[in-house]
Amino acid sequence: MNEDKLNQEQLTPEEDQDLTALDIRDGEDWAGVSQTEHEYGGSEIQVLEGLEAVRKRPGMYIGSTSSSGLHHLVYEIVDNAIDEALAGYCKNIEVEILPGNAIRVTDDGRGVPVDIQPQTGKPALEVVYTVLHAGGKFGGGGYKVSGGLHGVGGSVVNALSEWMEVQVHKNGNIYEVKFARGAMTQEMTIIGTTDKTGTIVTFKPDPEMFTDTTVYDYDILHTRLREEAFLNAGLRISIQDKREGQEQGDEMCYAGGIREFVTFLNTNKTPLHESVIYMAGQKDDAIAEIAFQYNDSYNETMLSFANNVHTPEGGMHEDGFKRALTNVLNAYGKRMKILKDEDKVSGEDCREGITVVISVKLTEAQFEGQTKAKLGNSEIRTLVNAIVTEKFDQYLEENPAVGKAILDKALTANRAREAARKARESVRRKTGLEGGQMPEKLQDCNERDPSLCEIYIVEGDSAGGSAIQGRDSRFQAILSMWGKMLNVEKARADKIYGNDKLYPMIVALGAGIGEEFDISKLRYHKIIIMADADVDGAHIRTLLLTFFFRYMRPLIDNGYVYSAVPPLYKLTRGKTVRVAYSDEERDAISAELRGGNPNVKVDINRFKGLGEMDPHELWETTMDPEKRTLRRITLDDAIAADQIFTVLMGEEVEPRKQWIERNAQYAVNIDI
Ligand code: 0RA
Repeated sequence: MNEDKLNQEQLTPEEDQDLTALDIRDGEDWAGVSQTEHEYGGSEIQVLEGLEAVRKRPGMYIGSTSSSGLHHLVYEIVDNAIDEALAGYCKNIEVEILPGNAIRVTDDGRGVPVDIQPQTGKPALEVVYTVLHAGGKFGGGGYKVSGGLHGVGGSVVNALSEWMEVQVHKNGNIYEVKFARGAMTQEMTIIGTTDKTGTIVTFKPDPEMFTDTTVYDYDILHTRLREEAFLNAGLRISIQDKREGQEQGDEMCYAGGIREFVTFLNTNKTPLHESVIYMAGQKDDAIAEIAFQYNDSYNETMLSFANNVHTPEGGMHEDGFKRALTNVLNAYGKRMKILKDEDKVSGEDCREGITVVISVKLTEAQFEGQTKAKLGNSEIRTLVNAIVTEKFDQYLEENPAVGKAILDKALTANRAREAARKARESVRRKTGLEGGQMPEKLQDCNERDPSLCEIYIVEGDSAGGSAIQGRDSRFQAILSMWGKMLNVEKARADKIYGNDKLYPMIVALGAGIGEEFDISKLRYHKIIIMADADVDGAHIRTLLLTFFFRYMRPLIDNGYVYSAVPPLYKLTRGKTVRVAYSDEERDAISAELRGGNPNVKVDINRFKGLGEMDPHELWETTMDPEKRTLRRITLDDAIAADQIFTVLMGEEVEPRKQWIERNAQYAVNIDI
């Protein structure tokens, strides 16, 4: 499959080794930073100090300096334009990826203010992009919401850019400022006249800061901008890739807002009822909108946003929705005699197969949780609960056929859950799971501290054998899998417990599955999928990832899942043996071994599969923490992953065919 869509981060051997150590060091530095600074008087010094701080610890401002941070720069600038749209003054936003991977964001708002700011004696335009957290100070009336770094990110992007230019169309003039790595290289200058208004920000991310990559991924930006277009009904957002040879673009504008978002998320799924259910309401400064539609799958897709900021950890808006949904459905079911007196459907039952988007806007959003991705304002729970309780009940009264379909599904889910519980208990008794007995297929390690333990999930018997012999048994466990694995996309939980391929893995990992998954019981903090670099390997990887995504999601959220990267080629010159992980590396090593002499004979063999390597080779190339490369599987983009899994693993044949055709180039890459 196209694994790029799953957003894998490369870990070099050192990073792989140092992961824990790095985290600890970060913690110490945090404390250090908060004690210093703030002693300087002059605004000049403060400007440099501020932006220097950003360049010193970019991760603190944009999360990371990997690909995800690189893309974050674009969102910061786009967010400023969206704030202007929320204030009611901007209708169009255009994002361009320019040759050389610079980015240009153009909006048709009022334009960043250009008048002199009294505190600094400088044009506001200069201040906005050079002073940390300056954005919010210019709230020029209208509806202004603040969430995360909204409106304050311009200076952060500037600090992390090799160069940046801003042009403002306003008052009949075109104003321009220029910067390099945060320092101003051209003061605000009038460079022409105009009859328009708006702001154009162009920047090139600094390769000194983004050492992993400075190459933008069109699909990542496209997905995020589409999300922004759904969340801001009527706002037109376009994306254009202007890099040579990869020109493409899209224009997104959704009059139906989050209603169309739900329809989009349910593409390729079979809806249980025709139209999307939509409701909205307001209290004081807070607005909430909810849209949902059931489909015939077993998965729940809930996406929530506060001030257009995605809240993957949920929070009060989601809590309010869940509570009201369960209450309304139980009350309605009783009233209509679909549920008998003693029957009760749980929250989980009520959400099986639902696709929901919740979007709230509020003035003082409180973001909580580990990644500041959870909404903490309790008044929002009350608001969402009140809206859903009133409007959904009314909807069911008016649409009894939909009500019946939803309750029937919830009842079926309820019975399946009961069957799953029984299956689980019987398996537990049979295998003595409670007694801690491990499956036969597992060769465990000696270490017991999960943070030091790794488990390799290996495809195929012979590869499993080599891995068992080659491993370092102190901390590396091996679980071999072979044969046809269950496609979890087409099965309910009761089937999964009974499955002879998945069950040993569930027991080995030790943390349960689904709603009972408990990450504190996990026995290994590195779960490494080791499969061949061919189509079959990609298939088993996809099946495993689908399973982790649907039933052990915290594994992925915590970054515990990795893909091993086995070498593709073996190069031999006399007694010297080297391996290469890509075609480029093969050519480079081959040239190196020849030492400039084309007559020297270098044997190049392609590894056909893991099973072909002897235990020593496998250890040296793929398992030794000092030398191996691991790819961490992360899911920034849960929506894309959900859709890819639905398409690749679901019932519908046509979308799968289309997806495979569209991504055929990747299939060619993995199976030469
Ligand atoms: C504050 C006040 C005014 C405009 C903006 C901010 C503004 C900022 C950005 C950042 C990117 N695009 C933007 N568009 C507008 C209005 C000032 C006035 O009324 O003149």
